[in-house]
Amino acid sequence: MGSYEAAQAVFADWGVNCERALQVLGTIPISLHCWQGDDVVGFEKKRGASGGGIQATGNHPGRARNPAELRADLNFAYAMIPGRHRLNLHAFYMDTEENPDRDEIEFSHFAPWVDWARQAGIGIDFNPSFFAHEKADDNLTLAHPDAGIRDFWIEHGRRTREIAARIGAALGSPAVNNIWVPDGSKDIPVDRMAARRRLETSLDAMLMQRHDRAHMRDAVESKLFGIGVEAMTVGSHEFYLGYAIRKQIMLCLDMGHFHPTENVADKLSSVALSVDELLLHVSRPMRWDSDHVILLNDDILAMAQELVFAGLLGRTHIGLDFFDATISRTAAWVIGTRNMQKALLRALLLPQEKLKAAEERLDFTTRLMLTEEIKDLPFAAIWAEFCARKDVPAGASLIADLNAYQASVAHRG
Ligand code: RNT
Ligand code: ZN
Repeated sequence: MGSYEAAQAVFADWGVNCERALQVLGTIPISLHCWQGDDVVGFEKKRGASGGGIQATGNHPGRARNPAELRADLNFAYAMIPGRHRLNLHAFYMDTEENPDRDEIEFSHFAPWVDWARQAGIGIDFNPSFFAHEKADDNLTLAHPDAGIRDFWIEHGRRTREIAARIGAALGSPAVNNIWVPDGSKDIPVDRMAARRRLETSLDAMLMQRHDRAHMRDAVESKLFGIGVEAMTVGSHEFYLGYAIRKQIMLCLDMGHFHPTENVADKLSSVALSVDELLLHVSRPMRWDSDHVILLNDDILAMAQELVFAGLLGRTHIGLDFFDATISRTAAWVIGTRNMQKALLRALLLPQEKLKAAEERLDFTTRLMLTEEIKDLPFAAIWAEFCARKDVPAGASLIADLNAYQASVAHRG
């Protein structure tokens, strides 16, 4: 008996069907964030300071310097990750010889990405870029008191929605278009209401045009605070939770955008009662929104377990949001994405009915015995089987492949 069959028998004793878990895991796409590959620099000819508190730190060699390098890196990363996944593209990663400002971007500026995605058989998600631009230097964009600046960003946002819809139509898969703005205040404001009203009015204008849900879907991302905007974030959790409900759009929960003691997994079942679809930015905050590469830790396991146990996989889009410039950029993608998948697999392999039944009859002793005993189940053998079936390496051979690729890009400097 092979190790997969042996493990399968152990899980069967707990009433868990491994084949079913593998089948479900194979259908869950993860959206890989393009910005991990180049430290959130983007491909605009004229670069602004990054701003908004999302600067990557480190200078490990191998950063992708242009779209061709980023696509090569992504091709490698996807080949190391079991299953079929997506790309999460930011608007300032345009691939064009032209030099459009943010309020001038068009679908054609992203056509090479779409051609590449079509060939690779992957879907694309999209994001307006409201940072790293001189018109965002005040850490105010859609909520800026200056109507001219607001209009500039409204036009940018309007265009990204159009482009996202074109991308979704071209690839036959809806593009999630996620709106995050850095708007906030370093010190204590005296007119929060004015700023929030401006953000709401700008968003309304940006979202006015209707697009086919089969092509694009809107999401809004809240945040507690950022470096330089410690006192108030205009788009707070309460702001966007209400806005998403009123507009019937998606809410994006970034795991780094709450107080460090908050449990983001706990929010899913509450939000899902009022919001149809969710977007996740799976991340690892360390003391603040530091965007460390995600580990297979308790936070990620809890998130995956909520998605599975609350039946939310069908209406949650899983995106990643981390960036680390001190290690191999491609290894970071591969390790983080595989960790998300491992967490999902573990959740799918838990004896859900037994656990829920114990809780239902208030038998917390049994629930506790179960949650602790099942930590020792042979998850590794099932994951190894998934990798083998999807023809991707695992263990020592994965490490060798990641190192070899890093060595091949180190000359980029
Ligand atoms: C910033 C947000 C946002 C960005 C990306 C690049 O705090 O998390 O999602 O990381 O849009
Ligand atoms: Zn995010």
